[in-house]
Amino acid sequence: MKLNTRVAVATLLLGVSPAALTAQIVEPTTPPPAPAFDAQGEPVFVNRADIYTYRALDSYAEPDFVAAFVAAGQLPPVAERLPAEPLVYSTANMPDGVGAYGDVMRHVIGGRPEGWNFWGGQTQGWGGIDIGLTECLTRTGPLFTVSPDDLEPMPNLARSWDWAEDGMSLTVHLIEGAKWSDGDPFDTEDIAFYWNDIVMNPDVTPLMNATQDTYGSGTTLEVIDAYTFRMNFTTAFPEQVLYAMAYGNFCPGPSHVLKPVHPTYGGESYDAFRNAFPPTYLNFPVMGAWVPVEYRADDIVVMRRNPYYWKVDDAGNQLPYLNEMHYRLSTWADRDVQAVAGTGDFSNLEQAENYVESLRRAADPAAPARLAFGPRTIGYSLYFNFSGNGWGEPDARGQAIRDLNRNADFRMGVTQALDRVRLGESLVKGPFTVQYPGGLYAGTSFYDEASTVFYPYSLDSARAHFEAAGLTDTDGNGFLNHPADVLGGADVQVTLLANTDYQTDKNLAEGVVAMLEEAGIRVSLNLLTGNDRDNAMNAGRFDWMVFRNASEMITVVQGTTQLAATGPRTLRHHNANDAGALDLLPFEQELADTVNAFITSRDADERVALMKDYQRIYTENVYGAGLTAYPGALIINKRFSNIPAGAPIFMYNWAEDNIMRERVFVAADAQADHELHPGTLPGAPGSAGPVSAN
Ligand code: BQZ
Repeated sequence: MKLNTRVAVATLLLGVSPAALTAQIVEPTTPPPAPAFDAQGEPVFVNRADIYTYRALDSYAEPDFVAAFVAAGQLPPVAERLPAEPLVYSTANMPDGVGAYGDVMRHVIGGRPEGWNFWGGQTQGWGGIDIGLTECLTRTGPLFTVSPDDLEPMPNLARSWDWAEDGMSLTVHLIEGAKWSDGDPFDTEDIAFYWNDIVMNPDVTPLMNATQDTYGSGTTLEVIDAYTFRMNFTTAFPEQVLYAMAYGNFCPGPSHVLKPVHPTYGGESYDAFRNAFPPTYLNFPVMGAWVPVEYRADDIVVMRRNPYYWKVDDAGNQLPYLNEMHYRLSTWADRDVQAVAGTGDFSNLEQAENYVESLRRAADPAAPARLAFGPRTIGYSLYFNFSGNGWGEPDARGQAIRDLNRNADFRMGVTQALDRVRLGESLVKGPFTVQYPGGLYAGTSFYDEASTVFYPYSLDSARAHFEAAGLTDTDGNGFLNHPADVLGGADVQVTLLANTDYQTDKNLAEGVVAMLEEAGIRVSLNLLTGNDRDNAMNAGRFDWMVFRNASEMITVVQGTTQLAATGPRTLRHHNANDAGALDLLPFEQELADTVNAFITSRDADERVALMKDYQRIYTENVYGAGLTAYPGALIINKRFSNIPAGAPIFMYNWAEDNIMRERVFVAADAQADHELHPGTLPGAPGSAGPVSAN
């Protein structure tokens, strides 16, 4: 479509005044070319079944110190601790083969644990803690290494699944005989509790906000037997539900310890439920490879291997190989510093400000850690709160901003006030950052440049759009005023929410403030730490926010329902109000319809076409104003083996999931003496910490 035609179409679609699009307007284009940047190391594409399968082996093994617990009668023999057919990792897919037991992976994280109740909405501090503790029905992190023609979520706690002929239901078969880390059986009691008393209970919001809509509006779940359940849908073959069964969403909790404190089963209150397992409650039962056995506030979380972990290598060795996991409670920036220095073992180098120093340190042949850049999958957008009907309970000032946010000219003015070259260079110079228009990322499978509308930087054009939105500087103080009938013609005053735990978020937010000031819009920063930022965002307490995008903008198939307001609480920047009313603008409804059509389509060509429509509508309407995008780098200490080639720090999930830590090991002759609780195992839930063999 010719550009002028595009502008005319945009005029009609956006309902903006034609005058605004002619006087001094710089017309939209397609995005400027991205500087070439090649990821170091490509994944080795395999089929999912090449990575692991489920089967019984002739015999099993365990670390010697664990055998001492069996000999002392403190644990059943390893074969009885494992499912009849455990998950078996194939040696052929392990870069360095069968591993050795021992050693520790020392993580450094910037979050802080609120407690272990992921299902009550508590964070464990991120940085791989929750990824390691919660195992989910399916798994998508390792999909970066799965060939496109076999691309579907991997089995995990759900061993297999069958679609009904008409696609209106999915029968899911759990692994049989797996146990929680305290020996309690894992079965559909845990599934039923998660579905009925967490997902379907409006008084409970699990971490990452899974709701019924996450699994498709109107979806229901019924238990068939101890290891089988069925999900029933309102549309045929919603295959994205398999992605929604992965980390972040369908990760069941230990119903045997959660139920007694849940109000439906006699618990005192929802607040008491959420806070029932503070970080000081040790040995919380998990399905993950390691169990929390020590917590020191603002210092460290230590985890010890789960003696009931339900995965083995194909030599029969029970996993994990690493006996201990550390999470040093520090800052995200310190994670980079410690990983390159060798006092930490892992980092997702995601703050571009740290690139140059990290690269310099890692370039030394004697450097303790490997650093490898992946694809450009770290990106930030400026999001507008689109609610006009009270989500987040705005005051009069905030309501006036939301009303402006719903005005296309205002959003086009904002996006053209942003100099994305300057924003990127404020983080790091060089070929890393790219001007990101918003929407789906360039270089990803559903991206289409011709469908991407890019509004170039132009202060004149921005001011013309603001004028078309009814904003002028009536008091001559250099800042634009509302019309006389809005707040008495006061200056437009916007608050910008950002995560103060990251220098990058702060730098970008400060850049937005400075650039909007140049365009005549006064913006003030609301910098909150991660947990508070997440709470403010989830409650709608923001006008605008700078947000590091999640996987749906990269993969589309992971987190698909979060691409648009497909439900009352699916889109981070437009939720329904307390009365459940979702006041979507026409283009928002179109986006939601497009995403829902994508979810129910099984035709590959149709899905590509739908995502082109999505990208065009999204970027034309500036649903989110893209800021910058750049590659992340994985930093891993050189003593670790079985790190998959080309593992991205972020794609379907973060690298803590992608590298499959349960099969990572340190060769016996390279092991360091980092274990803080050698020879111990987790104790009983709620007891004082790890225990030794009698
Ligand atoms: C990675 C990740 C693992 C959350 C979090 C944190 C929270 C957000 C986001 C990242 C951290 C690290 O990201 O930055 O590299 O280790 O933990 O979970 O930013 O505040 O709410 O979405 O994943």
